[in-house]
Amino acid sequence: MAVLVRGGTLVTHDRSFRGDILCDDGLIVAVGDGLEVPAGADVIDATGQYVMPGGIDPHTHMQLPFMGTVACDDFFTGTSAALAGGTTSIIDFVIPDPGENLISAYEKWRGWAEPSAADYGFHVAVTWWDDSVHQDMETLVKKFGVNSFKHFMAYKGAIMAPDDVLVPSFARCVELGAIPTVHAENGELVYYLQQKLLEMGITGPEAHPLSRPPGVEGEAASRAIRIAEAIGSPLYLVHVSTRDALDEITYARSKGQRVFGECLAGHLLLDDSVYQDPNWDSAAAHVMSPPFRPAGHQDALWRGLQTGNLQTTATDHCVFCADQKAMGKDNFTQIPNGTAGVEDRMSVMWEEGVNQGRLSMNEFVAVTSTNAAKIFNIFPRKGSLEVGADADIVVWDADGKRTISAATHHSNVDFNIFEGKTVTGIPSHTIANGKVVWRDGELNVEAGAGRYLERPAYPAVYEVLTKRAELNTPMAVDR
Ligand code: URQ
Ligand code: ZN
Ligand code: ZN
Repeated sequence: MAVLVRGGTLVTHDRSFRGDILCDDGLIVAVGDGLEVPAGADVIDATGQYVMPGGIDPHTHMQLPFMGTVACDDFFTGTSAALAGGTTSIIDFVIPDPGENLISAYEKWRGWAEPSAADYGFHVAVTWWDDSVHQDMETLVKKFGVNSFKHFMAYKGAIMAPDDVLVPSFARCVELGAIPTVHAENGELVYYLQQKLLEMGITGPEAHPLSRPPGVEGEAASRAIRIAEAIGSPLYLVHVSTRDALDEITYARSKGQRVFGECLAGHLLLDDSVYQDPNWDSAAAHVMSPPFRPAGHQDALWRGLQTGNLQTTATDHCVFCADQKAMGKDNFTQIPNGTAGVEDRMSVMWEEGVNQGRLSMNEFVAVTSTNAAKIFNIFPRKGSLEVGADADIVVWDADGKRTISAATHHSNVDFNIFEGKTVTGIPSHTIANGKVVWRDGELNVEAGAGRYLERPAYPAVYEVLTKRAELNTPMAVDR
């Protein structure tokens, strides 16, 4: 069935204009003023509302097996929550155990994602290294449309990638036209500080931020950026949470290095006072890594978005209920790390970004959708309102209000880090792959309707990068 969105103001990353959008067979087929209404079309009156590309969340972990348990949103419940909040695509993660074959891990995750209600892609984590990993990365790029490989510099003893994994893996990314991404925390330092805190008898969630001070992120960010610089690869830093890491990114970008940064809605709003809550469950519910930071870092991250030194927003939606968090009741290092956000990101970013005058509407679209599509090479299929693009659209009621609560959110998790926050600016309709899946507060989703997103490598960028690397070589400079 055709869907005509009529009478709205279209807002993309680079312009705003009045227009109608006609969707058919999953695609945007016409954009213009006064479009004809096809017979039998579903007509959405968007008068007085904004019409934007559906959100893209480049960082989620649905049903992640982690720290002895499994995240309690699966791909159906997690993507349903995303659609209710105006996000129409996610990029999740395949995280092989060290020693686990990358291809079989990928196939396992593909099976888990089958019930997704929204389109999804996968970053694949490189958690170990040998010739098979070197080979499997090529298969993932060329056969399965993976163009980004994740490296956890934290989580010693589990999935941490030391430098002897980062270096060959970044180099392999250059050969394949893929982008390396990092969770930048120095895992050795975290482990050392965790043991010191436990020895001091500090076992509660208040110890979590003490074991991961801002410098632990700053060091890892700097190290990953320098490795990428030496190897000539681009780099994407996930969940940048500190001024320390942002300063490293800003400096690298000022030298022309191809470095990108992501920040989380949670890190833009919350600070580390959440860990001082006398209620253990509430403090533990906020345990995620990197932790929420001392006041001041949040403003730095907003400036990062405003200056273009941070390009995307995400949620790192990785949810554990209270009984799961309680696994760390006597030892904070055993509290499963992760918080929610996939349903709330768009409204939180509109409220704190656009309503508070920090971002224009066009910048909102850039940081919630288009930039992620460009960086991960799915633009303009995603992140645009162009004819021929996927019909992933959010109709935005800028006057609509919602009070965020675990009592009403669509995630399975029993806690919401934005609990009680009233936001002005909510999706009245979400259209995914040309189907109206959210309409005035009602979900109409279908398990399995989401499609796997192949994301092509970008050799073209590498030709530029390689050329630049040659130009910057000492011999070139001497010449
Ligand atoms: O580190 C991550 O991104 C995963 C394991 C989710 N957990 C978290 O605390 N961020
Ligand atoms: Zn992470
Ligand atoms: Zn994550």
